[in-house]
Amino acid sequence: SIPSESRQLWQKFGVKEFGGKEEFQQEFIRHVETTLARSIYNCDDLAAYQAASQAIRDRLIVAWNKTQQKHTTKDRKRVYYLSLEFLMGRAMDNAMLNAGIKDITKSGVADLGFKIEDLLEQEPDAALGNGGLGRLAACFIDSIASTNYPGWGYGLRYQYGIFKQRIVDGYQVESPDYWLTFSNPWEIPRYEIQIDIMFYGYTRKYTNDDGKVVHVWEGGEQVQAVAYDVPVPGYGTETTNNLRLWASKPTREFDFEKFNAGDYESSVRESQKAETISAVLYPNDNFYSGKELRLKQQYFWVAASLNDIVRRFKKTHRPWKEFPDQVAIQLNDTHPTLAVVELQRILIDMEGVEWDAAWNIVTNTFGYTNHTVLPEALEKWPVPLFTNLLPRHMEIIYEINLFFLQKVEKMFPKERDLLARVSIIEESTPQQVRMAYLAIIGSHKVNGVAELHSELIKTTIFKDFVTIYGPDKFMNVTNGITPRRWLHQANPKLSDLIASKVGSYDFLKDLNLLKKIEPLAHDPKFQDEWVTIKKFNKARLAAHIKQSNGFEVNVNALFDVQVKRIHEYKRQQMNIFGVIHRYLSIKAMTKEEKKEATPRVCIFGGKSAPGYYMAKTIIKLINAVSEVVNADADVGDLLKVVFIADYNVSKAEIIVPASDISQHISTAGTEASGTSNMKFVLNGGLILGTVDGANIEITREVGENNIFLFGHLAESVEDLRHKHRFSDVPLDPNLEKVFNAIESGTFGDPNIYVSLISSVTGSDYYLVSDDFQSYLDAQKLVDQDFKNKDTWVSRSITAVANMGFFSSDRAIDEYAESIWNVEPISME
Ligand code: CBF
Repeated sequence: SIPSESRQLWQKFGVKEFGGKEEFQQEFIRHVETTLARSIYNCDDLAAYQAASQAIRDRLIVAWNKTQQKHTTKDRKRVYYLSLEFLMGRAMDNAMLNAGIKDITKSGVADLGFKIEDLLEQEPDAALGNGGLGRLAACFIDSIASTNYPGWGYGLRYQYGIFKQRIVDGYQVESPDYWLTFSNPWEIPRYEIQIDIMFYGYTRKYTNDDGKVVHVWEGGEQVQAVAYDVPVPGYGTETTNNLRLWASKPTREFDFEKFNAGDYESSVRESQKAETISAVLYPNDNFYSGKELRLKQQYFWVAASLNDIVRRFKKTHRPWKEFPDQVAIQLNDTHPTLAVVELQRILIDMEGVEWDAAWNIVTNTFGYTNHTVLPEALEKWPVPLFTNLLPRHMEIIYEINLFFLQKVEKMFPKERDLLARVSIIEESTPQQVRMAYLAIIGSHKVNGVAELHSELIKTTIFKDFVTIYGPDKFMNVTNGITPRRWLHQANPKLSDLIASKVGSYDFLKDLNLLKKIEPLAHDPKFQDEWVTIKKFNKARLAAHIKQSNGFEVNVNALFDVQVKRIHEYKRQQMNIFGVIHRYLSIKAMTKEEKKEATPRVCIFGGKSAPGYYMAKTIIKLINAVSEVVNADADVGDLLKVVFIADYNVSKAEIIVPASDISQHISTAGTEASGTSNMKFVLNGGLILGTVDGANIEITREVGENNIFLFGHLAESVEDLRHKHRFSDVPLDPNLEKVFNAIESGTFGDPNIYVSLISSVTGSDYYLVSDDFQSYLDAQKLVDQDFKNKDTWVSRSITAVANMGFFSSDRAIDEYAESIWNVEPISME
C-alpha cells in the first residue's frame, strides 16, 4: 500500500465530485477532447452523450469508492443479490436524478449547444432481462442503494440482451441486440479480477495423511470470468453500490500450435467457445428450456460470484462459522441454485470444513425467492447432462439429497410416496435434478412475491415442504417498484406536481407520503393540473405512435394499454378478442349510438419468446386487427388498435404515464405478482384486472372503487379446467361471434388462427371463454365511467395517494429484516 508520507499528496489531489455547472462543463469538454479524441468541430449528439456520461460516471465512481471503503471499514454483513437478469434500461437519466445533478447537467449541456433530451436518446437500453423478474432485480438494487444497505448485485454481462423485435407483415421478427457497439460508459472493466472456472472432467477421491477422505475435481474445460462493475447510485444518498457482471474469456488467447501449423480456424475456436458462455441472454420468460449452454451460464456466473464473495470474506480472517453473519445471498428464482452446491463444495473440498458444519453455514446464508407456479417454468436438469458438465456437484447433490431424505424418513416413517415426491432427484427417464427443491432445502427462507402467490406455493407446488419444515420457513414479500424511475424519471411533471403539494420530494424516499395528496382528490384546481399532465403524457405517447406506427391517435380517447411479455396465461388473446367484439359492436351501431360511445385507443406491446408459436400468432392477430380497424372509415376515432414494436424499459417510461386503463388480466392464480400493474397505478392509470397476483393487494390499498376487477377466482380454476376436460362446455356466445368473424376472413387468412381458436374451443386451459362475459361487462363499466371526468380523475388521484406500499424500498426493508438480517450503513 501507499507509504504514509505519500498519502497527503494523494489526499490533496484526489478526484472530487464536480459540484456546479462549470465544473461539469469542464469535465464534459475534457472527455470530448481526451477520452473521445474529438473536438468542438466534430462533437455530435452521440459524442456529447458519451462525454456527459463519462463525466457523470466519474462522479459516481468517486461516491462508489467512498461507499466501498466505508463498507469495508464498517465490516458489517452484506447482501448479495444473484440474478441472471438485470433489466436496467438506460442509465444516464437515472444517474443524474439519483445523484441530484440533473439540473446542472441539463443546463450545462444546453450552454454547450446540446439538448439533454437528444443526448438521452443516444443511449441503448441495457436489456439484460426478459420481463418482470429482471426488472424487479433492477428496482431492487436501486432500492438497496437508496436505503443505504451494503449490497451487491451479481449477474452476467451478456453481449446480446433481449432480441430486438420488428413487425414484418404483422409477424414478430427477431434480430440481435448488440448493445455494446459504442463502448459502455456505465461499466468499469476489472481486468485484474479474473477467476478460473472449470467444467466437465472427472472426480476422484483419496485418503490423506490425516485419514481424511479428500475429493478432487480435475480436468475438463477451463474459462475465465472477468468482472465488469456497474455503479448503482442510491437516490438522495452518497451510497453507491455495485452491480458486478461477469464476462467469459478464454484462458489462453488461442491455440498457437494450431495457428503456427496454419489451422487458423480451429485455433480461434476454443477462444470463441469460451466467449459464447456469456454471449446471449436466453429469451424465455416463465419457460424453462434445458439447454446445456444455459446450465453452463448458470455455473459460470455462480462460481465466479461465490469465489468473489468467499475471497472477500477470507480477507476478514474470521472463522467459517461466521460466514452467515457476514454474508446473505438471495437467489432470484432457481437460476442461481447451483450456488448452494458450490458453496458446500468450496467449504468441504477446498476449505476442509466438516459436512454438517458446512451445510449449516450454507443454509443460513441463502434465501430463495420463487417467482412462478407455472409448471413449464420450473427448472429441472437431466442427470446425465448435469453429471457430465459438473461431476463433483452432482455427487454433492446426491449427498444433500441422501441426508435430507433420511431426515424426512425419520420424521415420517413409511411414507415412501412422500420421499419420492420431495426427492431432489425425480425418478423419470432420464432422472432430473429438481432445482426448486434444491433451493428450498439449501435455504433458510423461501418467499413468494405477492400474498396470493405465497399462499399458492404453500398449498400447491411446495406443499410437502411445508409439512416437512413447518410454515415458518415460507413467507411473502410482495414485490415493489422504484418510484425514482417509475414516477420521477418517467413522469417528471406528475412528480413535480406531487412535490409541490407534499412540500418536498421526500415521497420519493418514503412513498407513504403520497397519502398527503388524497384530500386533494376532489379539488378542482388540482384535478385540472392532474388532467393536464395526463394529456401531456398521452400526447407524448401519441407522438411516439405517429413516429413508429405512422398514424395519429386521438388524445381525448381512452388509452387502454396492455404491455408485457406475450404469453397465453397473460391473456393478450382475450384482450384482442374483446377488441374484435368492440369493433363488431361499433359496426352495428346507429349514428346516435356512436355519438354516445367512448372512443378508445387499444395499445399493445411485448415480445414473444422466439419459439413460442401461440404467442407469435397472438401478435399476428393484433396486427391484423389493427390494420382492418384503423382503416375502417365507419369506425373513425371510436377505435384504434396499436402494436408498439420492441417494447422495452425506455418505451415503458413513455407508455406507462399515458394510460387511462391498463390491463392485467391473467387467469387467476397464474401471475405471481406483476409489477407493471403497480407502475401504471402510480402514474394515475386505473387497472382493469383479474383477482390475481398483486392486483389483490393493489385493490386493498387503493379501494375497490378504484379498480375494475372481473373474472373467476383462483379457487375455481381447477374445477373449471376439469369441466372443460370432461364435459362439453358451451362457448361464450359473444366469443363465438368473434371467432366467426375471424373464421370468415375479416382479418385476413383465417388458417393462421386455427390453433389459437381451438386452444379456446378445446380445453381452454386459460379459461378465456369462462371469463369473457365478465371481461366485457367490466369493459362496459370502464366506458361508462370514463365519461364522468370528475369522478374518473378523483379515482386516479386517490389511487396514486394509496400506492405507498408498492415502493421497492418497502420490499427491500422486509427482505433485510426477515431474511437477510442486514442493517443500513449511513454514509454520514
Ligand atoms: O417477481 C417478479 C415477476 O417475475 C415474473 O415475471 C417471472 O418471471 N416469474 C412473474 O411472472 C411476475 O408475475 C412477477 O411479478
